[in-house]
Amino acid sequence: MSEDVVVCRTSPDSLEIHCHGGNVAVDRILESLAAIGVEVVPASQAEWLWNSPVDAACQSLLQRAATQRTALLLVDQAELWAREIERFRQQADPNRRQSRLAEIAAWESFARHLTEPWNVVLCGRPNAGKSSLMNVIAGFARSIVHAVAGTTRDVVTYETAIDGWPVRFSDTAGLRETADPLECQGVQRTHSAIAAADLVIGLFDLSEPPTPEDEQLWRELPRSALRIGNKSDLEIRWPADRLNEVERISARTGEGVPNLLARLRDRLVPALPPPGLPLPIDPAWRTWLEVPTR
Ligand SMILES: Nc1nc2c(ncn2[C@@H]2O[C@H](COP(=O)(O)OP(=O)(O)OP(=O)(O)O)[C@@H](O)[C@H]2O)c(=O)[nH]1
Ligand SMILES: [Mg+2]
Repeated sequence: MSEDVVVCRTSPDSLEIHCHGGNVAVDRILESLAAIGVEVVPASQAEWLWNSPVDAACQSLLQRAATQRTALLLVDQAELWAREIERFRQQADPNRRQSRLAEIAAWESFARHLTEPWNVVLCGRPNAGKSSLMNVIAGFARSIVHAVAGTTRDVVTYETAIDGWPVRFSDTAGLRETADPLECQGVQRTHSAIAAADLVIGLFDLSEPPTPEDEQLWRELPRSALRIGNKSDLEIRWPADRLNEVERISARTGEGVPNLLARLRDRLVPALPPPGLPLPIDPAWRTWLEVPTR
């Protein structure tokens, strides 16, 4: 099959080639061009394409947007930054400059996640239902689910979007003391995943009274963690006072999972940046504003 492309001349010395989506089509066209002697360079190095390094950074980040929602925020950044740099040129008052820098800096974590998913880690004792929850969220059997405790031995990830925000879920090995060296390595990986998480979900099996592993996890979970009680479709055997502190779900029936996802979204993105604010999307953003005043 042949590939039809649309070629437009956008200026006397530039052309745009529009082809089908997907890496394969793009790679084939670039290969064909390279075969006839065209030099192919990454967009970030094609200085002649961009008005400034800021423009180049904005465009290259736009290519890494994982969702339409994040792309829509990134697509405006080149213009917002050009406006902000001009504003800084006009702004002689150092206090005003400083407070504007702080206003922008407050969005650093949010801006990073426009090109990198938020990391959500599912942890809990073996058999709590972590892999089952992962599979309900994924909508297919991403992780192996089994009645044998200690089934998951490694960190299993799945990337998706919640309300257009990119999220990477990590299913982990169940937390327990073990002499099995293989399982032990899995548990160490769980601890590393928890340490690197943006948000931790501590999952507890409500169909059995809390075990020593549950108690330990309950104490050690980070303050920001969500405490979720699973297997709400079974007879509940958790003490009433503890039950008030968990949100109940059933990974088997799916009950409570949409609510859990909505809570997750509210935790990960509690607020949106004010319209018109340039976002600190590149580590070098402060240097962009080091401009002499007029
Ligand atoms: N009734 C019921 N059973 C569940 C639920 N969630 C999981 N299970 C069952 O509990 C068992 C363990 O589920 P997994 O999802 O493998 O548990 P896990 O936490 O990943 O376990 P490890 O990988 O061993 O740490 C399986 O038999 C599941 O079918 C639930 O909401 N309700
Ligand atoms: Mg598992």
